[in-house]
Amino acid sequence: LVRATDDGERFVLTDPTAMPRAAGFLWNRQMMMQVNCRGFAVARFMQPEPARYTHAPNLEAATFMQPEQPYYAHHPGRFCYVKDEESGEIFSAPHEPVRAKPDRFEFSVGASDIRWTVECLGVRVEMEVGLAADAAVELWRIRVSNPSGRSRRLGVYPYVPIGYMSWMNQSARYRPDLGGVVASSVTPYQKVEDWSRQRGFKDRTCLLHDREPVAFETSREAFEGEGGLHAPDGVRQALLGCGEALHETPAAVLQYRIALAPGQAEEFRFLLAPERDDAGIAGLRERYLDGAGFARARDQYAAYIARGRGVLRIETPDRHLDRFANRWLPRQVYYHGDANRLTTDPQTRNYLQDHMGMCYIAPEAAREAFLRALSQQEPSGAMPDGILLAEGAELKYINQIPHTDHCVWLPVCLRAYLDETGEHGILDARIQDGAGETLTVFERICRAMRWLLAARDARGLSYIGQGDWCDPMNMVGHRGKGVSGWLSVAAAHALGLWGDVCERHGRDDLAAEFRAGVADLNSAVNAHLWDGEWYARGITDDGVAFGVANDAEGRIYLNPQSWAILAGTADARRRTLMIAAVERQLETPYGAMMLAPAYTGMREDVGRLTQKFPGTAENGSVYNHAAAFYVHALYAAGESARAWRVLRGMLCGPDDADYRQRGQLPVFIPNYYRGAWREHPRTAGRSSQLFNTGTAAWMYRILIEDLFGLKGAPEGLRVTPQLPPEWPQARAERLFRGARFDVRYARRTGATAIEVRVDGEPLDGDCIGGIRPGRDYRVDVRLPPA
Ligand code: CEZ
Repeated sequence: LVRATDDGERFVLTDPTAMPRAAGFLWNRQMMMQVNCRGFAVARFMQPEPARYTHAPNLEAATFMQPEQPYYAHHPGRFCYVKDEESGEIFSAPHEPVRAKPDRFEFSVGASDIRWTVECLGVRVEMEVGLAADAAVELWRIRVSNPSGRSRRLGVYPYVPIGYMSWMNQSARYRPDLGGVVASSVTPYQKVEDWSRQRGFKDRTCLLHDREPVAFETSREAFEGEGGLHAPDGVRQALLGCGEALHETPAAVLQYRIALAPGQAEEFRFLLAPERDDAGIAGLRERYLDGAGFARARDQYAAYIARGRGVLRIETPDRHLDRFANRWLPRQVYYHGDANRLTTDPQTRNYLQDHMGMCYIAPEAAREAFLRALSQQEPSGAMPDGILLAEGAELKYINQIPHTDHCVWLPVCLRAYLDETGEHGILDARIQDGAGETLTVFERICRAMRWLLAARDARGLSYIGQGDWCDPMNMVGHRGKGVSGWLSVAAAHALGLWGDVCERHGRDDLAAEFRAGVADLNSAVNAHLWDGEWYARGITDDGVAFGVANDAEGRIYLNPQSWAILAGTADARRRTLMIAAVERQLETPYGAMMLAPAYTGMREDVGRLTQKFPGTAENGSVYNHAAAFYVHALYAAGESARAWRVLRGMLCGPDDADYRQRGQLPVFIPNYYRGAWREHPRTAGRSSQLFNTGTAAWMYRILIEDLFGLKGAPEGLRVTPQLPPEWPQARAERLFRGARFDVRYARRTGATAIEVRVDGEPLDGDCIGGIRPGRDYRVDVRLPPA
């Protein structure tokens, strides 16, 4: 069903119906495009807010990217109809809208392009899409060939539904002067002040060609006629109608007629893009559409993507993991950090964690992001709910809801930066905030830590407000009293990490202050939230503990357990009990669920989380971000076998049954897989297909620092691996502070502890110091038998 090239460069799906939502995504700083195996596409570009240039057939709300995007016949997509001019039969590539059963099908996802090969009616269609490196431009190639052994006369019809662009003004025309279909619109608005912002909008969508068609259509209804998208009138008749769309739903359809001798092929190039005006469109044609420009753009895009290679290359007994970890995981981390999830106001916690991932891809970018986030710190020390990235940007959607956890992520993420780069100078960088006050990074984070210590109730537990890490947990504490068990232990962990930084920074006084805070938080949590076998998730405004054994739904939550391990809240006995409870109640074949049992109805003292469908998103899915925290905690506790089991559960494949159930290719980690696997086994494991997730950064960090144990320290590189017990050996190439480490791990009978040799010399302790940039190191790690 799914095959990979040996090095994992491409994953190929060979059936359009087995995993109909399986998709790949491409992006640059200006745009993002997710396209699935059947040809449906979701694409956005920045101006500077995210906007669409192909639309649904009716009005769509402006919102963030959704999990489990529903597809339907008129959904935006990129298609090509083919007609046998002799028999009149038709099919469409990749698969929609005709859905003819192909004789051969390949959906092949690569790092910088996505390809399809479809054979039907003895005709082969190869489609390929890539992006420009630095502009909102899709570059398409369609090759039609004839493997049938006889001469063929074919009609070829590239089709892009442009959709409902605007209720104010929309139209489309074929423009011989520009060489393609141009659809024009006015982004709807009502406020007079919006006009000044919108006057520069790219309100046109153009499909440009390199070869002149024999006919075209620009109105969706005229094209579709009474045949519907499965058998559009436009394709059934001899020639397209060459119509204009006059405030009618635009579509871009071109018609070519080709004759192919056996074995012969014809190739077409197209460009699809939003633009502002004729001059802009003419510029696109000139820059990209001739053969040389097209090839140059492809190379430049490949070079852009290649900059996200990351710092780890592995060779393990698990080839599937290797392919994912070497190619796809760093790519996903890079996407988050370089494009900021295509938003101008990322949630503060997301922004910080995405840049935690960037520490391993482009640490200068991470540094800049941390400074930018801190420049928006409030005078109280609190962090805002979102970080504004563009001039005039505003806090939108979830960022209008007050959450209380944002400060926690500062030390957690900065720690990764300090470990990776050793650049402690960042702590002394001076930053002015919106109120005009200038403080160093160090001073600002101390302030954030004091804010966390202050935002607690009389018991010493952290207030939750209208949410913490968990966005939709909005009614636990909206009246100002409810507390979060997770936030209390997360604050303890953050303060502990920061205490270590203070000590290194020569500030023992502050280290002592924050460590006292850790002890205080931990004892409050142990006194008020321990429920016998695990920690409660919180206490509501009315003083009711929840996430406890007495709850029929939402009885146990994963996050408080994970972070209680990280913060050292739990002693060994409690830790063992909690881990056993998680294994019993939360682990599934598809990873660890975030809570169980999933809620089946509104619990007004918890909030809208309980209204989500059982097993989706925060209501008891395998929420991978939370699962990653748990894995990180298990490694911190030395539970390496269990950590590996949960970690591996987050990756789909490689066996067919697993692929069919999850419905996703392993070219990214989704934000969740459906949970509620006792209640809804039919859908358990199904991927959300949403590639926006803090999981990517965490998983990369976990692989580098925890599993392969190649973690930075002020003095150098520490080697503390926790390989899965079933691996007899492994190899990792680690790039670190300008040097290259070739690390070979092997289990040896007789070994009782980890022994490390560097260039043949035994290492004293576990830290390789005195690293010289530009040098290659050979590291041999001997491990005791499992
Ligand atoms: O958004 C994510 C947030 O981006 O949910 C996480 C949170 O930690 C991330 O910062 C857990 O709550 O508002 C909603 O109900 C949404 O479902 C969000 O919770 C969720 C979206 O699925 C976005 O990807």
